[in-house]
Amino acid sequence: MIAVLCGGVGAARMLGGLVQVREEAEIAAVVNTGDDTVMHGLYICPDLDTITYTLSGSVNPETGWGLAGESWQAMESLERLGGRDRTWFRLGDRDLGTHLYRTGRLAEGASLSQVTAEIARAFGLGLQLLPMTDDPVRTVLRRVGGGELAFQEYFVRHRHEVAVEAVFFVGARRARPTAQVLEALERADQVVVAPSNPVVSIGPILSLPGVRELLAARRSSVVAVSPIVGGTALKGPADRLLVELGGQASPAGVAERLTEVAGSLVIDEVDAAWKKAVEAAGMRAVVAPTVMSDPGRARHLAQVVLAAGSPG
Ligand code: FO1
Repeated sequence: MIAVLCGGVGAARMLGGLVQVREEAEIAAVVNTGDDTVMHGLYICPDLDTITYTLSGSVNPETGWGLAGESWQAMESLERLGGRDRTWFRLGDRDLGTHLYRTGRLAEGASLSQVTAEIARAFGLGLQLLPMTDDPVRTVLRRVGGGELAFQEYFVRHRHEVAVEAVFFVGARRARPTAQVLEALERADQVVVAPSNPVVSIGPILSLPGVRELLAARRSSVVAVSPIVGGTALKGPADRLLVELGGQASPAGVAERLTEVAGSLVIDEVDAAWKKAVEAAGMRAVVAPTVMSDPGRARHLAQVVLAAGSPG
């Protein structure tokens, strides 16, 4: 069994490679819920939905989130009623169906894990799709000069163009990783840290009580893939956040954040010169093509990752 720590788009691509080389039933995706938000009274799980939509082949390929072939009637009606102030977070008509279903089931008393499994099954996914916790955890970012932003305000409304001086995972200390997550992380032959943002996507998962210790105890079978290639993040603010929080937008900067929980870091060929620095941070560096621009490259990276973490 393979457990994969996941954020959004990069993780969905990594999973797309892994399902080509392992039975889907053998893969457990442990997914960040710090990005989750309640919008218009609806409970929205961006990272879970990006993985569900991507693996079922229905994601909007331009954005990497939301559904392909969307219509926007509900957003247009909402804009007429409440203006742009209520519609900066774009929710397509079909995507709204997912949020209506999830919110309705949660209101009936179902856990987020139960509802997530129902949605994954409805979209034909064979892998285990596990929210990191069923408890509320929210990523909040403090701007340089003060003022706090909820994750989606930062990421979407401000297009992550504001400088950040601190990141908090509100609720993480009281939250518990689900039993299914702990079982997956304990039982997996290997754990993969997908090329997601180490600060705001992988960070929340590691902030849950017991997770960091559990992975540290088995770090030789934990393999991470650097989300920073050639000094930048392929998508999103990982490079800026690493620097703003006192680190480096480089494989060494990623290693600094993950060395306690992962024994190996796969870095892209353009970053081969960082091999020594990654090893100085205590991780084995594996150099390979890490940009998953098509399913074949994702499959190849999955093979590299599984080889790097297998015992012996
Ligand atoms: N990202 C955007 O940049 N703009 C949006 O309007 C937007 C809407 C949206 C709706 C549902 C959903 O599941 C994701 C959505 N995202 C949007 C992506 C979201 O901000 C994710 O949190 C990021 O992809 C980072 O994980």
